[in-house]
Amino acid sequence: MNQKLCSILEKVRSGNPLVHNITNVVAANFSANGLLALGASPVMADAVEEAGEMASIAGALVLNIGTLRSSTVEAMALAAKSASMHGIPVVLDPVGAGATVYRTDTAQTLMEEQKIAILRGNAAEVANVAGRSWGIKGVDSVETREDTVGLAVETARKFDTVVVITGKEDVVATAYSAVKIKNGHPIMTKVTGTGCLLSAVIGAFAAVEKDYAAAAVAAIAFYNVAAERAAERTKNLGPGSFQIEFLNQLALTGTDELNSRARIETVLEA
Ligand code: ATP
Ligand code: TZP
Ligand code: MG
Ligand code: MG
Repeated sequence: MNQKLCSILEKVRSGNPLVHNITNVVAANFSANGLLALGASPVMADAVEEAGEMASIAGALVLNIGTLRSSTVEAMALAAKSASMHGIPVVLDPVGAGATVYRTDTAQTLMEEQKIAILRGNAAEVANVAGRSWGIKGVDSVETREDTVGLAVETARKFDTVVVITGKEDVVATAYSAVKIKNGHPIMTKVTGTGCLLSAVIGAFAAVEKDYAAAAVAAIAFYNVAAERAAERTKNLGPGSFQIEFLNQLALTGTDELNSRARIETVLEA
């Protein structure tokens, strides 16, 4: 398993995929820097005048509803249609779904009307997109329930897509399979945009690997191993130092580190 993850990381670094992001104003800079550090090529383009054209030349499209406006929603639909016409994978991060009707409706409409390859959110966001109520406070999940695997598989079946639920442990599910990734560090919750950047990184991996579940597992394992290494190097310092070191480790973490540290468990066999 870890060998396959490593080969996907190598493909990202050698392929330098263009990742088109329509994202929020909070995490845009961090997402662009994280993608650059990893070895991908970011572009942020959310104008209705160019979103479709930009998506058509990208390796992946990442839609993030963190700071929505009506024009952004329009641009997302145009970009997703164009990506689908060109066979480009689309990742959706439903930031804050369940917190307001606008967010929930926008995320559900994108899931229903567009071809979304991978849905990535915290447990509350994914539950709310799937039509189940689950506590959310702004953009943060406030309830923890044990069965995130069941929720992920149910949501994957409902929308016929790959579903990623993140938190202390991460789950990647298809309609018939599920994998847990047990890397990462709690300090990641003290830096805004760590979920948003992960969604963008998943986009970079999906750009080079058509098995989108495998791409998501590789992206998460790589990302969280880089975070562990950053946390070790900034022990006793605060989240600011961690954030900077995390960018460094996204550049410096290689296949050896990924291979030796990734903790992946198959919990539902296809
Ligand atoms: P939220 O706003 O609820 O924090 P999010 O969109 O920021 O959601 P997270 O679920 O926090 O997304 O996941 C972002 C990254 O942080 C993922 O890589 C995840 O594995 C990691 N992560 C989150 N919480 C922990 C934790 N307690 N321990 C280890 N890693 C974590
Ligand atoms: N508000 C709107 S978008 C956003 C905030 C704080 C960033 C959320 O980032 P993440 O990755 O979900 O923590
Ligand atoms: Mg967060
Ligand atoms: Mg988030």
